[in-house]
Amino acid sequence: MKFAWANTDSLDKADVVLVGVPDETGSYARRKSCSKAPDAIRKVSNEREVFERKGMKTVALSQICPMNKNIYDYGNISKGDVSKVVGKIVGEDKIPVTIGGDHSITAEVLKGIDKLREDISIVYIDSHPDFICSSKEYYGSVVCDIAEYKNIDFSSSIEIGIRAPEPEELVNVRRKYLKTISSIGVEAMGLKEVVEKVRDRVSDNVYVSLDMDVIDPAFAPGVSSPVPAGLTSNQLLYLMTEIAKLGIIGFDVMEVCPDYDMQDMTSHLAARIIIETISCVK
Ligand SMILES: [Mn+2]
Repeated sequence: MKFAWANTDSLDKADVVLVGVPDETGSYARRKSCSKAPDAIRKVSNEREVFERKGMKTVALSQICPMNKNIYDYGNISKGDVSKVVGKIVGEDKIPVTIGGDHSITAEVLKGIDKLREDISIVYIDSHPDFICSSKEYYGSVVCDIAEYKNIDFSSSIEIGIRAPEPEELVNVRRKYLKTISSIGVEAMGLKEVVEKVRDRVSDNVYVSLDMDVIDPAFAPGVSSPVPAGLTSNQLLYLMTEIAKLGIIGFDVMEVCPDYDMQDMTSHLAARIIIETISCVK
């Protein structure tokens, strides 16, 4: 089953390419099942966002930006193929949208992009910094793993929504001069100022990585590592779409955990965030 908003069968004609990576080998979480997320998100998008009338199917429109992209659903690929497939997509000036799977997949995505773009800014939206360096190549070390790549520029990168760091991570954040805004910081500062801070900091090559656990578990209970008191659905939607309007080279949506979801609400929210963000990409 394809993502409800996939509207072209031609990879050549696509502006945006969706790639599912049903893999959770990089997760140490007690909660399993994020490998089921790509198909769960596709399925719920077809169940909740498609209207059928007199045999005609229509798909719900995006609310913030007009939906005028050609979207191709590449289907699912293995984690080992991610850097190659994403590299090919970016090499053709298309926008890759990767659906995990656990967050370590982001390091594979960026391995593919790192060969093609310079001065890449990362906007990392997550309740955890994912900046462990004492253990590598898992979902908690993503930011440390990508620090070794040639073209990732930490001086223009930012983490948003952080609220559950380990002591080691705070040391690493300071050592790399990585800017962070906590989830309560987002609330106190206000969304417009957060977007200003992002705009002032990032380069022309912005990649956005979204861990769905940045959202308050009240809105997104189906994640691997929930942390209470996070962003609301609308706060995240605003941030994702405003950052997309600045121009981004790709984004991902990670860590949805369908077995712990309630009434598919986390998968449904992920599907909505994906289409709203795609619609707003400059
Ligand atoms: Mn994460």
